[in-house]
Order: sequence, then structure tokens, then C-alpha cells
Amino acid sequence: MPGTDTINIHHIEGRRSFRVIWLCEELGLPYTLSLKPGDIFGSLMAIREAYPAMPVAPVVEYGDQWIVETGAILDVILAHHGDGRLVPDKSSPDFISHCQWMHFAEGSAASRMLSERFVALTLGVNPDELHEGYRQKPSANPPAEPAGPPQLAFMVGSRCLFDFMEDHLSAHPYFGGADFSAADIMMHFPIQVARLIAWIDTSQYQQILRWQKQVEQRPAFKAALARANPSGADEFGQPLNEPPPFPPRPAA
Ligand SMILES: N[C@@H](CCC(=O)N[C@@H](CS)C(=O)NCC(=O)O)C(=O)O
Repeated sequence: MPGTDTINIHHIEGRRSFRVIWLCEELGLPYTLSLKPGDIFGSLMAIREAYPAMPVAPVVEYGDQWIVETGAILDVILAHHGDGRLVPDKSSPDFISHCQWMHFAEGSAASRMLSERFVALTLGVNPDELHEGYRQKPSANPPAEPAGPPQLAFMVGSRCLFDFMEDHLSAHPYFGGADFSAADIMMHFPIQVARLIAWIDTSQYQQILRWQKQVEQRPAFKAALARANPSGADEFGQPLNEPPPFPPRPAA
């Protein structure tokens, strides 16, 4: 019966499944983890065995049903266990922001950064050397001769995403508006991995940085991190949540 179902999260350290753990900690919900600590490849292989139809992180066993897609998983858990927490009231303007960022996290932020990443990998260049794409605030320091198809120059680029986020956070404390909401949990992953995926130096974005420090101080975030990342290292042996220093942009 919804609301009393058990929650088992198939997890990989440092990956999107962290957000489901964080939500459960925020709500004080019991959950179990399927994880091979310190073995990122092994955790992925375990998910393939458990749910070969769509072996991604997160996959959640919710009672006798399987769910994929972080946003959907968060919505289901909030609908059944939230009691109105972490979602702004429907009558408030913040509800609209909340819904937008809940979907933006995967639908635009992660997907656009990843597609640039894949283009860069295919071309054998770093993402910073690609056309920067449409941006409200043109870069002061574009690459001298951008690599990649010129069509990229006309599309919304990763830095436009970050300008958009920065503008929102200049006017609101949280992605959810006045208060922390599940949208902040959703947005944390694309911001956390921006350096690794798209070579975006988030320290250039003062409001994003302010927001990130603030949400990472939450007791539920810390509890989730302790439970979700027991080995504390990624597959390259780098500390989780501490991406390597932003690589310097090649001289123009
Ligand atoms: N939009 C999905 C993305 C899930 C996803 O791609 N997860 C990554 C880990 S962060 C994964 O499992 N990658 C393995 C693969 O793509 O095969 C969500 O938010 O749940």
C-alpha cells in the first residue's frame, strides 16, 4: 500500500542516486541501500543484474514496484510520505519555480552538459574548446578557434544554463524559492558535477556557490553523504564532492 512501502535504493557512490538518499534523510524515512562500497564498477554491474531492463542509478524498489528517473522517484516519495514538506504550497509563486527546477535538473542541465561532453569526447577536445553556444553574458575569454560543428554556436550552451541558475539564485535563496525544496535536491547533482562534465568553474558563480555551501550544511545532507559514500572516493580515487581543480583554459 502506498505510504507504507519499503524503499530500497540501488546506488552508486557519487552518482545521481545520492539525491534519493538525501530526500529520505530529509523526510526521516527508513530505506535500505544496495551498494558495493568502494567499487563503482561493481555497483553498476550489480544494478545490471538487479534490473537489466534499465540499469541506471538510481533504480528504486518501492514495495513491489521498480522505478527509474530521479525526479519521478522524488515525486512518488513526496506524494506518499512528504505530508506537504519540501514542496511549496500550490498557491504560492514558489510552486512554479519548484516545478521548473525539479525538471530542469535532468531535462536541461544534465542533458545539455552531457551532450557537450560527448561531442568533446568524440572530437578529442576538452569541452571548454567547443563553441560556447548561446549565452546571455558572452564569455570574456572564448577559445580562439572553437572546435566542433558551428551549429553548436547557435544552441543553448552549458554556460547559459549556469547564467540562468545564477540569475534565479540572485533573486531567491533557493531553487525552490524562499525555502529549501526538493528542487534543491534535484539541482545539486548537475551543479556538483559541472566541473567534471563540462569544465564549468562554478566558483565563477557567486550565488550558485553560496547556495551550494548552504544546502551542504544541512544535517540531512551530511547524514546522506555518510551513508551514501562510505569509501569517500570516486573511480579515479579522487575524493567525492571535491572535484579536481578546474583545469586552466588553454592560452588563446
Ligand atoms: N535521468 C536519469 C539519469 C540516470 C543515469 O544516467 N544515471 C547514471 C549514473 S549518475 C548511470 O547510471 N549511468 C550509466 C549509464 O548511463 O549506462 C535520472 O536522473 O535518474
